Formats: sequence, C-alpha cells, structure tokens
Amino acid sequence: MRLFAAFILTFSTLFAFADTVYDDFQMPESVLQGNDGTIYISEIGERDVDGDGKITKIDPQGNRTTLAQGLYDPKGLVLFKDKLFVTDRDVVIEVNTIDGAYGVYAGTMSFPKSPVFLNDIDVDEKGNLFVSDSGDFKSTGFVFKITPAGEVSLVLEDQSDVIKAPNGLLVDGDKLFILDWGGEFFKANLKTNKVKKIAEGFTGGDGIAKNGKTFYLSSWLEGKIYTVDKGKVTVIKDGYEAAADIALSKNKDKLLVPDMKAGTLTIMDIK
Ligand SMILES: [Ca+2]
Ligand SMILES: [Ca+2]
Repeated sequence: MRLFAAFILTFSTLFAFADTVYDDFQMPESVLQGNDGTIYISEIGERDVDGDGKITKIDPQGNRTTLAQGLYDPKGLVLFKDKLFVTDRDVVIEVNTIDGAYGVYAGTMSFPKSPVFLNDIDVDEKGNLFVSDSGDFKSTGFVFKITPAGEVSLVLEDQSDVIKAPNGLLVDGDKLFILDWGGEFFKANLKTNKVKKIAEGFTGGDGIAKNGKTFYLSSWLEGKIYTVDKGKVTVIKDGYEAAADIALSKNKDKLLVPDMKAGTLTIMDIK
C-alpha cells in the first residue's frame, strides 16, 4: 500500500497531471489538510458498527498513522485552532491533533432534536460549528449550530420544506452553502434565513469546497466532481465509485477526494 502510494507520488512528480492516489482506507468519508500540510481522513470502518471508526493522518512526508481510533462511524471533519471536530453518528467529538486524545464535544442530549445521521461540519471565524443531519436522506434533515459555549440550536428551521436532506456544508461569513443529498445546491443567509437555490442536479450530493468564486461539489451516488462557477455547472472528473466529502489542499491547487467504496484518497491537480 505504501509502495503503491510512493509509486504514484513519483509518477505524479514526473507527470504533473497525474493524480496521487492513496489506497486501503476503510470507507473514507471526509478529508482535510491543515496549514502544516498534514492530511486528516475519517474512516467509517463498517457502517453501524461501533469501535472500528478512526481518524488517519498523513504527514507532509507521506507517512500514514492512526490519530484516533475506537470511533463509531466518523464523517465530517473541520479544524479550529488545532482541534479537530468530527461528526460521529449522533455526537460531535473533539480530537487533539497532537496526541489523538478525544472526547464528546456535543453529546446527543444537547441537540434540540435527536440527531439521526450527523454528516458534514464546518466552522466560522468565531468558532461556531455548523453540522448537517441528513436524517432519512429524503426529507427529515436539519442543520445545527453549536456555539463555542456548547449551545446547540437549529438553523434555517423554517426552511425545512426546502432543505430536505442536507449533506455538504460550507460557511462563509453570514452565508451558509448547503449541498442537499437530493441534488440541490443552496446559499442561505444566516441573518435573514433566506435560502436561494444556486444550482441543481447533483443527485447524491456530498461535499463542497470553494476557491474564490468557484465551487467544487461531489456526488457520492454519481461518482462525479463538479464545478459551479457563476451558475455554470461543469463535470471535471467522473468514474469514482462513491465520491464523498471533498476538500481543497492548503495551497488551493489540489482537490482531495475520498472514494468511500473504493477505499481511496485521490489528490487531484486543479491548477
Ligand atoms: Ca463503524
Ligand atoms: Ca458527507
């Protein structure tokens, strides 16, 4: 597995357009890269099985280690001040990025509605976390906000007939971008609670990344990566088995794509 990654790394150095592929992950759902270059990956293990979920990290030299293990079905990841926040089924956990020690940050009982399928997570500049609950993946989803004091509330509650099964989240100031599993991509204003549909057709929508005005969206069901640029939708990559929650690299020149069914992490050149 290391040899394989090393070979692909060498290969991609020779041919700048080739992707770097790491394999042998157990249902990778989400990925991000910290400012020091470390890549973090959540691995579900077997779905609905407790204890086999973990967070793996790849250091800038390409060394792969387990940061935290014994989780349930970890999914969305976000870093805030060297703490890694992770959705894990019906709780949000906080992981120390140095030693991997973790604990529950927002427990099931602190949510105003019982969480069903906590999925993506993002953070604003003040440290407020936004967490999607995809519910039954049809119409029972919600978005929660968790303040730095640990208070959990529902956001956009009056838009629950519009936002049905939120998966990908991306917060940018007062704006919250939401990719719904049903395929719609929304921009919500967190001050006015107004929601606008930007684009649609991303059936099985999963992750959102943003670089300037360009959005990158993944479809888990279609195995595709899209860009949305001023409303123009383009497929930039196809053929994944299940493209999950994507992220931009720290230099914003690469897109990190976990393929949950293939068990791979692809680092794709987007320059
Ligand atoms: Ca599991
Ligand atoms: Ca997701």
